[in-house]
Amino acid sequence: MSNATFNVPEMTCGHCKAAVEGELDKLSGVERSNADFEKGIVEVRYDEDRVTTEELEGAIEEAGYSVTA
Ligand SMILES: [Cu+2]
Repeated sequence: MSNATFNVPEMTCGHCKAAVEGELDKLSGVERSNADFEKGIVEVRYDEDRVTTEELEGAIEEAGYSVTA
């Protein structure tokens, strides 16, 4: 298992949190996701053999939010 943290500053409320976590949790290989809208970060615990960080970023963007560096 690996951990990744993404900067997602556009999240502003619990709906944003639920949208981002919902998209991430659809990916097989994601064990756990936690979106913290107050800090603007998303932490993901995932199986690196089953899902890539690019796919994780894609899921966040699918939810409607930009990942910044
Ligand atoms: Cu929101």
